Amino acid sequence: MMFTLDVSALPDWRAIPAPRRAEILYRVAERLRERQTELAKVITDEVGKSAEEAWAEVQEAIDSGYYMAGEGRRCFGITTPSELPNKFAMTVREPVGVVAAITAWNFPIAVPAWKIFPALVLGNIVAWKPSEHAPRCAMALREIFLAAGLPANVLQLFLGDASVGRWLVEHPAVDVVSFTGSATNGREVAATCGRLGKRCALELGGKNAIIVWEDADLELAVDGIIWSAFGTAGQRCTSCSRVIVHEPIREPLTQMLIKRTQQLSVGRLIHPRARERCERYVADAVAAGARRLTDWPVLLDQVTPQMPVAQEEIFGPVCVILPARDWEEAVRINNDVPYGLVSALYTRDVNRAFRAMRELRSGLVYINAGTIGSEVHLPFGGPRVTGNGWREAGPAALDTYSEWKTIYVDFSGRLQRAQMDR
Ligand code: UN1
Repeated sequence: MMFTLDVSALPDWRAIPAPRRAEILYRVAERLRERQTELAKVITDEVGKSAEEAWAEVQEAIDSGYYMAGEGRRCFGITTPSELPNKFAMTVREPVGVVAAITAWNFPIAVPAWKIFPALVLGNIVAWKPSEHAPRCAMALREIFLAAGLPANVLQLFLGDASVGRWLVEHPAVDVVSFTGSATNGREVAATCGRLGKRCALELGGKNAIIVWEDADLELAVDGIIWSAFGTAGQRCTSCSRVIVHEPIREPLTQMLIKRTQQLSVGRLIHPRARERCERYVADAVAAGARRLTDWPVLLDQVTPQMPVAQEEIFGPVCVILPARDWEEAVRINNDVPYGLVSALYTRDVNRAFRAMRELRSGLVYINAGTIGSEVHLPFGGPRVTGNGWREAGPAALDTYSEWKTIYVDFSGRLQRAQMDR
């Protein structure tokens, strides 16, 4: 491998007080704000996002920067009484060391920001392997970190394909791997990390659903479905690819969705193969009895919940409509997929809303909103194939990039035996 990972910056970086490291993050966020439109243009050119969505993506990175800069003056641990007299107990967060961040092309600025900001504020150094489809975004972001005063080699960039990612994951200096991408690749990363005893945080996508109940505001639900299913051309891990509709409103909701979908034109997908992949799922579903309701983007009905089109992450503007006769069936369909990232419910019934919050098994639940639109100060991720227990964003992200150190100070001046001397 022609790359070298230089970890010599770690001791100095971790020795800087967190509030001072955070000042650099703050300056990065400021620079991102100054260059928001310019960076958005790089995103649009490179991955095809609309100007508005690309701008919003940079906003998400800015928000992460400010939020994690604030963490520089928190990074709270716990201070708690000891069970013994004249003994003090507390915890501090320490950096883990070298973080490998491996990121996808669909959020080439925001998702790296989710990983890099918390890793840096906690005193880690970062080796970043961005998607091979978005090298210019990566270079632009790295340059902003440098211009904001980040010392050399605290953030190192490794451009290339999956083999570069593999090399990083296996690199003996790497302590933590934070990976966003496909379930297949994620599982491979996890296997390697398992073998090498490394921490590994995975974010592997979703098969997200919106449930629409008979008492819902249908116009609102349609707005949420269209935006969630076809915004970003369905290429978000949070995209809605299943609409679970309560039987009494199946017909009107379907008609409304067809009408709105036909009025849309979605942007290009990341590459022609992505479109072919979508069409293959649709053709297989149609061959198995599904009905294609729209040309492109694609709505399907007469789909059964177990068809691949209703189970697997497609990553494109393909959405199926699944009827449910009662609440139990809706919950069952929602939960019975390998992934567990986002679920949403439209209803005007507060009791049903609270049942949904409890019963829908996913890391994120929205009530009367679609599946996309997470905010940076709350945890992001989910159970089952979606992840492996870690979370991005919010205070939970700190756990991925730090080790707890528990400190006891005995100032009694004598031997005190825990659990024995009472
Ligand atoms: C992703 O698709 O990888 O909620 C992340 C959302 C965004 C994050 C998407 N805030 O859609």
